[in-house]
Amino acid sequence: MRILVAGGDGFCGWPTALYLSVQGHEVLIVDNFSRRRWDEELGTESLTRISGLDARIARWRELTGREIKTAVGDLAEERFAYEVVAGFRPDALVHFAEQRSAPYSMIDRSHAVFTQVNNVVGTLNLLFAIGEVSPDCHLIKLGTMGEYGTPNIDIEEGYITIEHKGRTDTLPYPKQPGSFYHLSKVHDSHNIMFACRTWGLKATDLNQGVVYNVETGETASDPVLTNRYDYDGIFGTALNRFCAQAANGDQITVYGQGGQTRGFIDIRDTVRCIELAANNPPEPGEFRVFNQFTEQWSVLQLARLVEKVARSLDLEPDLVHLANPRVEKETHYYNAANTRLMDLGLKPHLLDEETVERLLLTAMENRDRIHPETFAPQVDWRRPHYG
Ligand code: NAD
Ligand code: USQ
Repeated sequence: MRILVAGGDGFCGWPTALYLSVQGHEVLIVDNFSRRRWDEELGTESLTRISGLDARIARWRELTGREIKTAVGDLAEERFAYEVVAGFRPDALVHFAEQRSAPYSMIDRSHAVFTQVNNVVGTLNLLFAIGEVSPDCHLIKLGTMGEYGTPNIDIEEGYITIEHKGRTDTLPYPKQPGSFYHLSKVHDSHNIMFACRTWGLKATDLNQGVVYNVETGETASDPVLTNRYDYDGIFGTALNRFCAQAANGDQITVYGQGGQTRGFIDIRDTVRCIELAANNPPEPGEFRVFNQFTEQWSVLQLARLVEKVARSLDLEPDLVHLANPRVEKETHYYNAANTRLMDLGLKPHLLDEETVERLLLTAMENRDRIHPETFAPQVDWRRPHYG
């Protein structure tokens, strides 16, 4: 297949592009390097040393003889988005290219507006471009489990059958997102569903949980292919961040009670899920939703696991409960369905002490690159700033 990987310079997109290339697909990476610029804005950087995209692609060619094409530009910019789709005419378009940090979207007005414009307009541009020039293209869109929030009933995969006043219908599952970023994903989902219903496009919305771990077989095969590792208070996510904190002898920062339960997935399963979605496209007009996570963990359980493995490496982490900077339930019911990707053949890598140990060792090897002042949570959900 001809597969366009939008956001292919990022944490999920880079390993996915390599994995799809190994499977024999013709891959085009599209990215505008905004993620690297947000690091500069925030005074942080990937814990692992990452190469520029050109160097990554050149090394991949040297190692495998496989060509990955690139197009550098902003998908929220109308001409670029159209031309890149019209020029490549993909069979599948994997869309990772969004601002993905909840705290970043909550910094102030301008970051909230930027996040929603970047994400919602980028996706709309792609929908119109696909609709006009490549209507058979399968849009594989990265959504988030956070679209659903934490309802007091089981979470289904995209839809729920409801009985109301004696009548029954299957409707989109209710959305209760917890940040302007998560809201942008809800808006995307509605726009994509509408485009499928109205123009007959076909799309898969992958409601992914928090991704942990760093390397896949491909990215680990050479230092120039190394994947990024975010750990700071804005882009770092729970498990990877806790490992960086423990490796640096800093506090493992559990927000509030730590009973917040989420779906988690290993980056090695992310790339496989994309392949499974691409190999099994929906019908024209179908808006399909898969919940892309493999297991549920509470934040406190993860922190305790990291603490335990860290102690076995002679580290002395200090698990602390900080006042929660976010507005979210800290104890709640959580039971989300995740069978559809398993039914297609996903064999999950479940989280174990070995993975945590590898993450801790990676963080320890790169300790000199840690900016410890970026560990503390910096964004307060409760205080709107008209910035
Ligand atoms: P990332 O920030 O590492 O990668 C996103 C990439 O998209 C970056 O390289 C960035 O430069 C690029 N990009 C952003 N806006 C762009 C634009 N307008 N035009 C062109 N390129 C643009 O993020 P990630 O962690 O790889 O996440 C990828 C996707 O998966 C996101 O949509 C995110 O919401 C979703 N997701 C991520 C996680 C996670 O834990 N990392 C979990 C669930 C869902
Ligand atoms: N948390 C802590 N301590 C920390 C950091 C986070 O207790 O130091 C808690 C948060 O309060 C939250 C949970 O851990 O309850 C998850 O937070 P996170 O920062 O790991 O992840 P989140 O903000 O939810 O966002 C990440 C990705 C996002 C993706 C989402 C999937 O950045 O792109 O959409 O995971 S999900 O969580 O399913 O919505």
